[in-house]
Amino acid sequence: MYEQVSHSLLNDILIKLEGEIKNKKLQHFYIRLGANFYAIYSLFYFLYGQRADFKDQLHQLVRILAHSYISRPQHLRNLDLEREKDHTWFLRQEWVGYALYCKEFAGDLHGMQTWLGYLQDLGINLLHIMPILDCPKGKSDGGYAVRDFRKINPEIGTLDDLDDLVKNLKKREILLALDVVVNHTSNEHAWAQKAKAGDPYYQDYYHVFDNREIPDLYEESMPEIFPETSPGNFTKDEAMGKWVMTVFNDFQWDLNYKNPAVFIEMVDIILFWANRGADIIRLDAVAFLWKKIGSTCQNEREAHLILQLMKDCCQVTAPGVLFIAEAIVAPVEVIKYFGEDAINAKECEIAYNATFMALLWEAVATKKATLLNLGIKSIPDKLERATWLNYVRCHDDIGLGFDDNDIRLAGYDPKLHRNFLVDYYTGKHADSSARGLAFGINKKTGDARISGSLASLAGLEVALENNDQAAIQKSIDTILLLHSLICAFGGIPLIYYGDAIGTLNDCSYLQDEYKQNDSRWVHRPAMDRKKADLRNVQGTVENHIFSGLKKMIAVRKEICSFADHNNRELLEVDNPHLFVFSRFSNINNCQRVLVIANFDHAPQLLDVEHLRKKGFMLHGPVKELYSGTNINIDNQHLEIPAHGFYWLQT
Ligand code: OTU
Repeated sequence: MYEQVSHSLLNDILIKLEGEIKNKKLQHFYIRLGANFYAIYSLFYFLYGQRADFKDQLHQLVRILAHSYISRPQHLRNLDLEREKDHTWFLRQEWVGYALYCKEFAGDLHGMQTWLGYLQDLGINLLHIMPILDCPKGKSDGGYAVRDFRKINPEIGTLDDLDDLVKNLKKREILLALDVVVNHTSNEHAWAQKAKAGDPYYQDYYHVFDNREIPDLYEESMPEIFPETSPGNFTKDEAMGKWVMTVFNDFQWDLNYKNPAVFIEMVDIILFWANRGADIIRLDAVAFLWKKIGSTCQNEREAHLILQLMKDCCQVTAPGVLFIAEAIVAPVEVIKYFGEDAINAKECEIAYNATFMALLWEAVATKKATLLNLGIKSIPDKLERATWLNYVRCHDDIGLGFDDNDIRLAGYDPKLHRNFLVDYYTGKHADSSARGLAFGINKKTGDARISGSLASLAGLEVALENNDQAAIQKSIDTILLLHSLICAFGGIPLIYYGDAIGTLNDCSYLQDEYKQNDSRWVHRPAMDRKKADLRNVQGTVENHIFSGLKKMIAVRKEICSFADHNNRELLEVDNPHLFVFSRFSNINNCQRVLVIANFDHAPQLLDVEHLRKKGFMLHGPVKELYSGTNINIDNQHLEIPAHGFYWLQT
């Protein structure tokens, strides 16, 4: 779109920049800047147009985009061009992700190289390495409290080590996802240090207040994220003699996006890591980017505009790079992180599907898919060029953020049901063999979340202690069942490190003064090489889980209808233990798949007559894609084994 004001401004900016960027080959940069500038200008104007220095700030933003483009390596520029042509490349079913902490998984970046064979053995081709940047030793929140956004944590390695790893990943065709913690910095970051020293320029990088007056107003409507370890949302900094907003831990200072300098710094940082070879950038805690008195300070409209602006900027310099939104919020809110009122994603192309994850755990506990079915219905259709990250476990806790109405419709009282789930997963419930821990208990609201490794939550720890073969099998089946759903649902499955070999809870965090109050560390263990090697030993638990998952991933990659194009139909069936949906496709020769999952401890019957009426070819031998065998369906009912799943080609 040609828009006079913005384009004459662009002209001025480019003339001023010319001296700095002359004689560089910038053809693609100019095309993309021209194409995106009206959007960039409009958003930047909306957010910062009232400021006297608006034009200078915009100039600085464009300068950063140009310089980042100039330093973008040629091979990445080529990749950008390829991905522009094939712009839905990440919706294909071939992608399978894996998330890990570098230190816990492999010791350091060198160590990572020694595990790539293992990851490829499993079928992984997207690696999310959680924050590797310089952070204080103890008060680091697992790396999510960054002290220097351009320096790698010396314990993990150097930029050269990362370059070596990136080269190896590229050779193996594994994508790399890196974090940029956009919402906050460590209190030891240089900006925070200068703010503490009294520099008003850097105090304006954060939300700093002389007294409690404004903080108290904010507190009226802000929830607490870590109520046990870090109650409240503000911390008094004694050095500065002022209050600073700290939504997460007291050592994580929230950045002030009302200041355009903060926005520009962050874009520069994102592009820095894009130029280092990150294919995907995970933007941490995006729901929190904009604070407003009287609101929860989450999901504000301006937070979305900031993300749109980040995306537009990235589009100019590194258009092949995707964003992951880490927004653990309600379905109607999370969907907006793809971009509102758009056809193609204009904020983040990928978002965590926390709703699906939590619903899966609810289904395991109740052995029923009732709430799962209701909850999935409230996830709106995604945009065309957008996809979910589907996961069973991650490095964080499991929040029980279901819709209260859905819980009631499923026949439960919301509060009692959440209590039941916490009791169930902390093993207090008589019927439970789960061994999780409560996390984030809020005495004021009565809320709690759940920590624990996948295997321990699925009962494997208790089963192994009791040497109960049937229970061991049951938990292995549950682990595979959950993964079968994230592989089939639509989106990119993201496997958490250790889960493919049934890693149990690790209580060693209790010995560490900086971790002992944060139960999430129970599921962030050191990866055990010997245990990983057992995947090749027949009859071991590790072998059962790993080989099951490996096969599942291989089969997923072959099923074209598992690509993510809003091609899923949820099917209502009259058995509450079953979760049934189909995946279809408009592409020729791409067959429909009927996905059936049984959450019960006993085999369950599915009325296939009902599905036949809906056009599913469920007669005689039907191919089950995971096992590769035919299932004979003659009767009105098909029996699904306890904790079993089928991928039927129909
Ligand atoms: C994210 O978490 C990270 O994943 C956590 O590991 C960090 O502690 C946190 O940010 C601070 O950097 O922001 O949008 O319930 O789900 O804190 C949600 C806890 C987040 C996490 C929540 C989350």
